[in-house]
Amino acid sequence: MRIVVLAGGIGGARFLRGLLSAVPDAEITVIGNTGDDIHLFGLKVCPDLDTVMYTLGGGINEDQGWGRTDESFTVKEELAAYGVGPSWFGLGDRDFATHIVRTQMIDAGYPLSAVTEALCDRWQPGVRLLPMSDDRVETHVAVNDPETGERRVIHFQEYWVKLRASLDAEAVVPVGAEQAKPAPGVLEAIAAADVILLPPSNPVVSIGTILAVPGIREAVAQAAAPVVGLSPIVGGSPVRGMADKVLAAVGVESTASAVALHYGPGLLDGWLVDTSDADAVETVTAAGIACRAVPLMMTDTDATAAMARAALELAEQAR
Ligand code: GDP
Ligand code: FO1
Ligand code: CA
Repeated sequence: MRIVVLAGGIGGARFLRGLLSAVPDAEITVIGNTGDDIHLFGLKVCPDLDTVMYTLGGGINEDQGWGRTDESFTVKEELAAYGVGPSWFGLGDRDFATHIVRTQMIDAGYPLSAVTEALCDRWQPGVRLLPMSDDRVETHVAVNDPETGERRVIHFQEYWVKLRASLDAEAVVPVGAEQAKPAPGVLEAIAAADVILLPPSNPVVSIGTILAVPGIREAVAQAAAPVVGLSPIVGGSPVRGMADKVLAAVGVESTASAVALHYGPGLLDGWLVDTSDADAVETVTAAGIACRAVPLMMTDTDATAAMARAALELAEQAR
């Protein structure tokens, strides 16, 4: 079975771990979000690709959900001693090595997709991990500065990590997406898929950004394979993170049904909501999207594998 998954960072990676456990023999292609990417200290950092790679490769810091396990921060401390920041972004020593290798290869002329493949040679994530695009895309967020009262546009990481999404997001802009091309293999994988899954990733800054690359949304919508998503909103709130802030920026309520309708019946064939959101089933079904309520908390790999199986069953029914 060929499965394509459009994934962000923590939510996408944890879902993939369950999916791999549920269907170990499946051929899984992950199309990863690169809108979170940031250039720091002359290095290219790809948080969502790395989160997927480290999680599936056994190198993730499980408590945090991002960054390396058994990490130290000597380089960051030494940079700070020179007065060189940003201090708010936690790049660890082990993680630095990944960004050095990536940047070196990019400077030598390799596209990000080839670099990601090379990094995955070490981590053996058990999936084919493709960046959504080899072209640079950077998500920016417009906020109203409370001190000056003026609108400012900042990098997504500054909004998320430095400000902890404490200001309302007035707009979310995937800068560069309109000019970006899908990375080699992305459209081919979508066209050849038996099933396409949208994990419980952030619908705006993870999956929304991937779909903003011209050609990807169209390919998913026109694919022969059924498209099934899992709600990242449980009981009216994002389980972790601040998805509600960026959903508000695009005028979408933080409910399981509103996110389904945001993707729409043109994209989705099926949608899973949590059992606590069972009342959403009627609304989503009425919109022309097959919908079921099942437990959607990724508490451990078994619970997540059950979610993956439910998604594949719904895909089978929606086919
Ligand atoms: P990020 O890039 O690290 O923010 O990760 P993703 O975009 O892949 O996923 C983040 C989203 O996952 C969050 O906004 C949450 O809504 C969702 N999420 C996290 N844990 C769970 C869970 O256990 N169940 C469900 N249904 N959603 C979750
Ligand atoms: N998230 C944080 O909340 N604080 C950090 O200091 C931080 C550092 C960091 C370094 C490398 C990396 O791969 C991810 C990192 N993240 C951090 C997560 C990052 O913000 C991601 O973009 C998340 O996926 C949020 O969407
Ligand atoms: Ca992310």
